[in-house]
Amino acid sequence: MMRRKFKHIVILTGAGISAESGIPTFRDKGGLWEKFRLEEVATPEAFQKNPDFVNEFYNLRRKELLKVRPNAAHYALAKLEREYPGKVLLVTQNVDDLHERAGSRKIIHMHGELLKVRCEKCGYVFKTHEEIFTTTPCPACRQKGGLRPHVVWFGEMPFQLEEIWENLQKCDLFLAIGTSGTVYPAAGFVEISRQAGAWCVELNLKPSAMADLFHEHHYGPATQVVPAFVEVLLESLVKDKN
Ligand code: BV8
Repeated sequence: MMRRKFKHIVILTGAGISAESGIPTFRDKGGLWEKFRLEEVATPEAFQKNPDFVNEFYNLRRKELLKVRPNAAHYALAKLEREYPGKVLLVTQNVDDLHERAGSRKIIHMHGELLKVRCEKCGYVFKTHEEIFTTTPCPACRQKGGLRPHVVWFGEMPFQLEEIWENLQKCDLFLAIGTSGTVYPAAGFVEISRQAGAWCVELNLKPSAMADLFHEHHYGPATQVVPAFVEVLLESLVKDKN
């Protein structure tokens, strides 16, 4: 690993960082897209066509999320944000709240959040652990039929892209953790950082579709490779001091 004191770290996480907490990924064996067709549950057209089926898909995942806990990889990233003197921004494609529960603070949920619901009629966004149905009234405008998961479906614009792109162009270390590098625009983030001169590291179970664009790779389960990498980063600070 390039041993230097990085000033601005951007971390991108995907479903792989939550796998060992018991949340199924999308494209691995037994993943979500084996059981549900993406076109039937993760597009605006699917929701128009069959809102209750799509709500059921998210109600199920919301219920599952309440039973699982953050793992050592989530805690390691929270420790890095606490102890690293430089700027650390965590951009996650995940809609779970495991980074928050592990203590991370500076988080951008670019694909939204499973524990939030949005009313299409009045725009109100609110947190809930409950199931939602087309018959559930919006707590703000009281209208029915407008509630949807506050997540970004295929064909929809991810959240806070300007802020993400700004950070990618300024960072000097870019980490991609637990993502297959198959969903855009997230899959293209490494290219932006690399062009901006950042040192790019991939931490994953196996090489992602973008593996060749990274300078450094550590493969293995996130609960092993992420804490180990964070320790090396924090140790390099101590060495600098001596
Ligand atoms: C956009 C929703 C315009 C919430 C998600 C044709 C038509 C329409 C669009 C497109 C098109 N072609 C391309 C596109 C763009 C499209 C896209 O990329 N499609 C793909 C399928 C080709 N993207 C979009 O539509 C996006 N919007 O483009 O808007 C635009 C244009 C330009 C600039 C800006 C905007 C919106 C994409 C968001 C879709 N919503 N989720 C939900 O239900 O969760 S995507 C979904 O996939 C999740 O968010 C997930 O995070 C994401 C990526 O998947 P991964 O996280 O990488 O998970 P995956 O299972 O794939 O991989 C897991 C990895 O972990 C593997 O590598 C595995 O090895 C590893 N792993 C497993 N276990 C472990 C592990 N690693 C470590 N330890 C372990 N234990």
